[in-house]
Amino acid sequence: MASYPAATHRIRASETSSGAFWMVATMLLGFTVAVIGFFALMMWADARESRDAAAQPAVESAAATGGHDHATDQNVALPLNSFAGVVPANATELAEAHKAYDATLPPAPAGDLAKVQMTLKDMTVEVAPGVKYNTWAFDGHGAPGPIIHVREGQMVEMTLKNGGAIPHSIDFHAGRIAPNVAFKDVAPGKAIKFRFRASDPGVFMYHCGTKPVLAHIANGMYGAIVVQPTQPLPAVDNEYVLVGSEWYLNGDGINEPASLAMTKARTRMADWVTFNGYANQYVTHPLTAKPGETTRFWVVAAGPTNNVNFHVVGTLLDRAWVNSDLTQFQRNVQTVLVPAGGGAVFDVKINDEGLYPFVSHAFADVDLGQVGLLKVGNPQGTMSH
Ligand SMILES: [Cu+2]
Repeated sequence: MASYPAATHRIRASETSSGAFWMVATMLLGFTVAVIGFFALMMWADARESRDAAAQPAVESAAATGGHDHATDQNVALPLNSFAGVVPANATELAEAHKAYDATLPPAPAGDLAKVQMTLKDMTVEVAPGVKYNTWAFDGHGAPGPIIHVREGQMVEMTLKNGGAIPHSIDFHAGRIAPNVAFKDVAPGKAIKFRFRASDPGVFMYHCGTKPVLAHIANGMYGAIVVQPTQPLPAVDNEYVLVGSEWYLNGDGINEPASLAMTKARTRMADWVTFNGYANQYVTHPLTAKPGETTRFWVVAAGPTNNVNFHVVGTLLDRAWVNSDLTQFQRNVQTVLVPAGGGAVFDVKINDEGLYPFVSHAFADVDLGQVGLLKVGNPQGTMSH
């Protein structure tokens, strides 16, 4: 019995203190939520940091040789060192000695299956006369990678071997394929093989899609794939492939090779802008046509950021397949935008002998090397553009 009242009392006591209990419990709960929230925030920040750290080696290795600039620099305050247009004294001889990237469209393979094999390689190339740059190159080409030419409907079988020092990948704008399967990172020493049907005709960019993509494209990891339509385009006499791109240097590249200046890439401060990877190479080594011939340009703007405002001085673009839509073309237009990551096809028929510059009509880019010549016939003299 004695316990009963006591028990009753205890019950009563706990009943009477339940208000205070819940108040304390609520406070504790609030405190616990705050503590958990705090730790969740810390873990998120940590994860973010380690993700950023994971993305860094690629860029740091790019900057390792030059050392002036690297991707971890968050300070983008100007001025940055510009090496725009800086060449050695013997630049003219060097430009003449340079072997120009062959812009000629190669033939497409016969049959249903087009096998493409590339090995990635870190290599130093020239991007302007006497200006050396450390690229991450597709198939030992420097930049751009090899021109791929297939036919609409063909199966493309891509084999990519990574002979470089860090993970890379290959992303085809011409493909309709799950990128997480086909375009995934390939570790150094490893390879990937995948297939896609070239169901859409046109000219398309391919590039490395490994993060940070800005760094991988800026280091030369891009190229063009031409998918020839089943319904043929009008016959032409000459076909050239031009890939526009720009370079961001952490040094002048003259005494020692330059590497990527990531801060300049982010702030769009190009040192050199090129067709097929080398400034002004088709000024010194012009593309050619005979008077009265029609020349086709398959143009890709690889960027990483710049567009190409394609224009041929001294004529109009007789046919312009804008955005690489081969179902229709515009006639007799002056300048057509090829956006970064896009492509377009242009035909020009030139009757009069002469030197006809092709440019990106954003003239800052011409100043930095994005100009070439179409030499029609055998004209005398030179062109100053
Ligand atoms: Cu890459």
